Amino acid sequence: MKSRAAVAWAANQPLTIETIDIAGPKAGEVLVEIMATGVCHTDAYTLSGLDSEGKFPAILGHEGAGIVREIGAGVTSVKVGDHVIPLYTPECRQCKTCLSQRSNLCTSIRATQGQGLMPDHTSRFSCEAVGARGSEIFHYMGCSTFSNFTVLPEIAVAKVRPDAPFDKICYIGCGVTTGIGAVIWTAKVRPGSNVVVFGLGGIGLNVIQGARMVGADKIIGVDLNPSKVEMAKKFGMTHFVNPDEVGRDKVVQAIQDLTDGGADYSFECIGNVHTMRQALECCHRGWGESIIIGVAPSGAEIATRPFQLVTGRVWKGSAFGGARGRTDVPKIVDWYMDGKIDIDSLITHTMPLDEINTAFDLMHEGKSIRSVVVF
Ligand code: NAD
Ligand code: AHE
Ligand code: ZN
Repeated sequence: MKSRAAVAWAANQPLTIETIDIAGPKAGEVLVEIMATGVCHTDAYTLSGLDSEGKFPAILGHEGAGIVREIGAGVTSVKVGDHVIPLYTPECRQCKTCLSQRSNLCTSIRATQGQGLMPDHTSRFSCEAVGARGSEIFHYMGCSTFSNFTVLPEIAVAKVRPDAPFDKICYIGCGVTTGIGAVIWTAKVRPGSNVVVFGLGGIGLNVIQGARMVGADKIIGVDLNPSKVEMAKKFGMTHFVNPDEVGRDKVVQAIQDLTDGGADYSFECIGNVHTMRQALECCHRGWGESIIIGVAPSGAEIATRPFQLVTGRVWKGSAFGGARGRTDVPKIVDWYMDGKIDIDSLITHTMPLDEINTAFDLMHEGKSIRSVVVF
């Protein structure tokens, strides 16, 4: 069948809207009509050419919501008409990692996903417009939600309630779950803790929302862009540190001063190895834990004095908030529908697919929190 899609032909080039060909679902796969998709900073990161797994041409996008339109042989967990959120972190419930219950990093299809392919090592996408460049187009993060129709393994979709609005719950496909999940599942933040959030964007504001939910005491935001302050306060930020005001080399001291010696937890939601170091070193001696969420460019490395760890600070990472997608994502949709979390305020822009490049421009200009493309 045909589908409209925004195609990334090469690094640092605007996406172009094409009519692509999409092959039907094979055994264990489903065809999903994407109704809405968010644009996450990770899409921009891969488009920038700095992702070691970035492949072109590709259909980017990993923050979607839609409806199952066709199922392949042997699919049992979803049926045609079900509303679903694609999962870039699937949940097979059979691999060593899923069975361990110690991590959400399901390994069953991770290798082919990183190659831009379906589990059988082929792509379902092609486009005549490719011409001399060949007709195959790569998948992205196993999702490719910048296409109106996409194919996913059934283990990579979370079935959600049918009354939830696609143009809001698509954000649960990445940003909401990543931010709130990092607080409750990865860090397990205790009530009364002092929390620091580096980067007040689409992820960091959800960390703030999660920190308020679990009863954090001080919630300190760090960002270079003061226009983020108003939204961050609305979500629970109690103090703001602008590195350009306190001095970029004095951020750690400023946080130690605000927290009587250091944060109980910090979250890096930027993807910058210098702020990752600050996020670790602003933690309290003896117990402070720093969670890396931001994705740094290929080849970048983090550094600190080992003494920082010897004296009890802990460095951790979090992918998709530690959420087990098929189990946890439907619960987060319920939290939204029950009014326990706010998603609407964070979706600052909504646009049709034709205007998807504007979503990237707004992000780079620091003018949006989340842009959502509605098909
Ligand atoms: P965003 O662009 O919405 O927000 C980034 C924020 O960081 C902006 O407010 C910006 O002003 C601020 N910032 C940039 N440089 C800064 C600096 N040096 N000091 C202080 N603030 C600075 O991005 P987002 O969508 O929130 O994504 C944030 C990061 O999280 C990205 O690296 C993204 O790839 C990553 N991410 C990781 C996961 C995961 O599962 N680990 C999931 C989603 C996103
Ligand atoms: N291909 C990248 C990996 C980037 C990365 O760490 N991705 C996060 C999700 S970001 C969503 O916006 C993740 O889940 N990582 C775990 C995994 O298995 O990829 C690179 O840098 O090579
Ligand atoms: Zn994302």
